[in-house]
Amino acid sequence: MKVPQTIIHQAEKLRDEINEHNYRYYILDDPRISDAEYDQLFQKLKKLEEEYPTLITPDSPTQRVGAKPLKEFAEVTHDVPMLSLENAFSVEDVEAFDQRIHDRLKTDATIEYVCEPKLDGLAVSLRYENGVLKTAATRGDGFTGEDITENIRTIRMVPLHLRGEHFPKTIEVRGEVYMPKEGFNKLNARAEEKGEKVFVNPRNAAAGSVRQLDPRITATRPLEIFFYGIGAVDGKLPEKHSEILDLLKTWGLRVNPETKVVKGYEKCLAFHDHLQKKRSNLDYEIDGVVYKVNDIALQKELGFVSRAPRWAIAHKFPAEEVMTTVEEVEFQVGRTGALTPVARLKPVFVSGVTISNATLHNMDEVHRKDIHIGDTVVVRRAGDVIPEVVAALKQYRPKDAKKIRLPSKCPVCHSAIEHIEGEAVARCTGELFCSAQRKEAIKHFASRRAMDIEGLGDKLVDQLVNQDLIKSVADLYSLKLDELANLERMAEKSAQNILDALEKSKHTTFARFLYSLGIREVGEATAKQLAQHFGDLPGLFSATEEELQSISDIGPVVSKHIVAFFAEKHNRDVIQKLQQAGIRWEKVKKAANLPLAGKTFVLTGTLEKLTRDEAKEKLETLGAKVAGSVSAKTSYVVAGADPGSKLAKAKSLGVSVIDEREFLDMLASF
Ligand code: 5U1
Repeated sequence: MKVPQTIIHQAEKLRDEINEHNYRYYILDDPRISDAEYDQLFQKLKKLEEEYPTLITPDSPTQRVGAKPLKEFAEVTHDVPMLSLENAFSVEDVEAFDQRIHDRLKTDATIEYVCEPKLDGLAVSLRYENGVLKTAATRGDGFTGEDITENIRTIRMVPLHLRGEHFPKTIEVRGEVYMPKEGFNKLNARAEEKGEKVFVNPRNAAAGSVRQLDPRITATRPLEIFFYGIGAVDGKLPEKHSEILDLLKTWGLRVNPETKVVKGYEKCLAFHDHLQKKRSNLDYEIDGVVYKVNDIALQKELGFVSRAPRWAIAHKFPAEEVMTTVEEVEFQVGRTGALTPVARLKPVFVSGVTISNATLHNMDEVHRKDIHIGDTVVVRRAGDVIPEVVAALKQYRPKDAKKIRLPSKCPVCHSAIEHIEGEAVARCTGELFCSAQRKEAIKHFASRRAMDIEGLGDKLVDQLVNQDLIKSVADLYSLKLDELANLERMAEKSAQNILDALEKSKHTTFARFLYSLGIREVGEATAKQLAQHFGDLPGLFSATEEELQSISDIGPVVSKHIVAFFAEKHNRDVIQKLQQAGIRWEKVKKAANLPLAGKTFVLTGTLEKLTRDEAKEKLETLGAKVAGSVSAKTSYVVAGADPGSKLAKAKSLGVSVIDEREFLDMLASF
């Protein structure tokens, strides 16, 4: 159907009007019309587009929510890597940062900084081509992220088309997606009403919402965004960071209004104080202030160390502390039977969330801090870590305050509690008879770094154990569709997803499998070493403590636990059942057959493309050892940027030194 010219103009006019009102509302914080009037304009445009579908353009304000869920996120390579920031935790750290800048630039002049609130959200990069939003990606590992374009489009304050005409042909803008505190509380209240899982904090809620495969779900989440920088750009930009931010605003990209330009680091510290006082009144969570050198030429001169710029730093706020009372203390039983005293608190609001539990770690801590039930206590919450009780305020202790006592029997299975002299931790002796230990063992088995069984979360494991559907990890693999589908909050589709995830988990690595068994003191690193040394299970089954101790980093305690684990018939039966269920792995090549076997590497300076941990892991998988200091036995020293004294030592000893490029080439050659 041919669309009359007047209708085309009408639609264009409506779009321009809506975009302009969005700009006034979100960017200038100065709306000119009421919500109802805005809605009328929106409905008018929607109606026109319904009547004449050919009018619809991808960047029309009505086209925010895509119709189809994705199967998976595609990968996006960032043209310019998304960097991370160094942290400063004290005034001294900030002074040292400013001093380093003066030293590098060889100047005494006062440095101009831009101070920006550091949002506690999810870093994203949006790419606009000819002003149109083309892709949006998560940070990922800084080089490659996930394509979340469809989800970012649903955020109303993200322009689908940049305002004006004078924007670069291509520009990547960087920012932080977050969930405002109010939206987060409403979302959780709704979830609670419906008996659904609540989010721990606004950051997790934002990250979970952005990583939804179905954009229609993301569209229901109250997400917002602030932009704070740019990535790749083809076009000229101003010479100051603050001017770039001003320009972003003119294009309709929301910049945090608290942002301030100051001269000298002392003013940065004053801004930090100011924002810390204002923090609880802000509608979003922040965890510090970012200071950036304002002059782009100076930024270029300063450059980067590894993945962080030398011209910026995140000055973190100290963990927030509040006062509340301990109403009760309960003991939680962990995977290895360790009992952790947990304080049930009078609910208190701290850093954007209400907390009602805090860990007391162990009985030594309880005694050292002299905490009683009924005490007024100071509670601290920092980032994502479990809140902890910092101190008891003894001056407020009521007369009927009760001492906290270690129970003599396990609160879950009633087995005896063992408290070995000199050890901080008391343990339930019930082992796998104890349902709490069983649950934790299964949760560990399913976790991401172990067997990575997607969807098998804590609540589901609790249900499976409580309903006696599984007794050990091996039983997971004989679960039936109807058993899963009959569980609370499960439907046939999600039950099938769990079965698929279980099937997928069967193909694993020997190291992951060993780690997933939850042998005491065997973390990921030890599991890798065991896998490397033994290659497969038979050798490990019959290994003696002496043989185990010949492996570097395995001492008497770990070796005892390993031997005891494999000596236990129950454990061997579970392993056999798991193998019968189809769990398999490629036989690990013995270290001696690996290309870098017998070689020792020392890493010094900062690598650009890899973190030290990544470099170490790659070397170890190729059979090399990574040492902390240079000796005549060192095979290679890998020297990154700003190498330390190790480089000089290597040269004096005649050890081969390679740079990052040569190192990467070497890794790639195997
Ligand atoms: N406000 C703000 N947050 N933030 C995070 N600015 C900012 N800049 C960043 C990051 C990671 O990085 C650039 C300095 C590269």
